[in-house]
Amino acid sequence: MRRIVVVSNRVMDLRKAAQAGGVAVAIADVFRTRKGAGEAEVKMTRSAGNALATLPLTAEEHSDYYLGYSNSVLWPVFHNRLDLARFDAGFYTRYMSVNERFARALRTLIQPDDIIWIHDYHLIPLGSLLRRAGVTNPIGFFLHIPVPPSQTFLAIPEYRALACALTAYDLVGLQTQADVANLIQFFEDSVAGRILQDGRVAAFDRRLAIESFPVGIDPDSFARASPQKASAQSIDGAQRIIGVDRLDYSKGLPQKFQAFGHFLEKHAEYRRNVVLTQFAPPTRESVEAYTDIRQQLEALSGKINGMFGELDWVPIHYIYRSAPRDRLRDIYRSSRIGFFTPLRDGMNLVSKEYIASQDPDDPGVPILSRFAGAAEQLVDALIVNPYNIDEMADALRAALVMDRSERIERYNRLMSVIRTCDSAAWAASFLATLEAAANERSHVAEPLAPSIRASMAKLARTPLAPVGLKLGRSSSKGAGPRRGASHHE
Ligand code: ADQ
Repeated sequence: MRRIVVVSNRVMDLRKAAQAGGVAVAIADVFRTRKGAGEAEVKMTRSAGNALATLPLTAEEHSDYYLGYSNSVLWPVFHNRLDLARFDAGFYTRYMSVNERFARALRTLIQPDDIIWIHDYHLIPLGSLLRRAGVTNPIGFFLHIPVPPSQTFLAIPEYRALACALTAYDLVGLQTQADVANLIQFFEDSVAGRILQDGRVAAFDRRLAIESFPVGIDPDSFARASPQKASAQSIDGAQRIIGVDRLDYSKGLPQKFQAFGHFLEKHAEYRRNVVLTQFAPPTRESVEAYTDIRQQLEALSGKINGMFGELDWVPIHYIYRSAPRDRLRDIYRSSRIGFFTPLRDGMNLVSKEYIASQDPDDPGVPILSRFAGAAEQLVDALIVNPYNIDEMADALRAALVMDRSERIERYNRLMSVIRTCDSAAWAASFLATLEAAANERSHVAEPLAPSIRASMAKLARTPLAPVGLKLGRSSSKGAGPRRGASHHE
């Protein structure tokens, strides 16, 4: 089996408990389910057949590459928050230099048969830097976050360099079909990219496959997990609504709290009968855009608890820490509603974990934002607009009154999607498509609009050309069908 070299900004040590963070969890699942894979190595430590290596960052690099360009430019723009992006802070130079460091470290470790799989927005330029260093192996890139509409992407000053870097990959994998459409549009608008008949995109004389591969989970690890001894506390007859997120402005937490407050106002009969438990550990605290969210949430939960709470009932349990991973399944399973309402999310694995944890005979109901990538697959969840507070409050009521047979039907359909598209299938289909794309790789042999000189040279090489080339300004039209060309170009 060929070695798979997985490169990401953060990896999870499989020997330790998981941390909150989607990419690390997704990659850990791949390594658990796929034996013999290798990881990018700088300092090699071997464990269970996999090699894990890390490249430590300096304080300046962490500040400008990670907190700066990655999380103060790319993250907000890709989540449609141009207002939070810091374009003029000069982060791009360090973003490039860290990527160059990754490329240098990796270059020495790559073997001829390796397949290279690079993850997420921190490392967009890495593929092109490896190509420049002479790496010809298959290189694929997977973006875990959403692709914004083209007009939003174009606001990034370095958009052209980013487009160019992406074309170095054999395959770019995205979470949803909507992301694929956005990226193709971006290539058209930014660098006159063209769609070829085989569906690939041509730009900068290169051809690139762009496809969607929705990230999945390992459902068995949730469905079969045995209950913990100290199981998730039951709450005196009240039904739990659960939220599990990182504390991030993209997760729509203030709107979620407002919707819950509005629900209690609108449906007084549910007071004392429900609680909202929200886990939201802080991330990226030193990024300016994150400083207000915690205060905002504390103020909102304080207000709602003050307004509706009783001596023996607190409506919102806001927990400012990670949910313990070994108890996640019990927490999800003991919650009547999973409330997942990001304003924008690449996928949202938490919603899949919630569903996989349910009791098949008495499952809870997931409520999911239409702006989470998962909504493209989980159509049997209650899908809501996270900006519409009233609609979310109504969805809470609909979930609470939903009868058991409908809950079971929805659960079965949701589980069949989650089982079919699990993390193993995600990795297998990405890697198979990457290998196929790399096999077909050829730099565009002829320019998409052949020059007169090229056309004449071609003619000279064709001794018995049945039809002569009509030379002149419109020569390319008379040259017959070009390889790979189509009306879509
Ligand atoms: P995240 O933005 O981190 O991931 P998500 O998909 O929900 O979001 O993944 C979170 C993972 O971390 C899950 O396994 C979850 O259990 C865990 N997690 C999140 N919050 C937690 C908490 N409070 N306590 C404990 N565990 C927590 C990014 C993208 C997503 C995309 C993933 C994977 O932003 O859109 O789904 O990568 O591609």
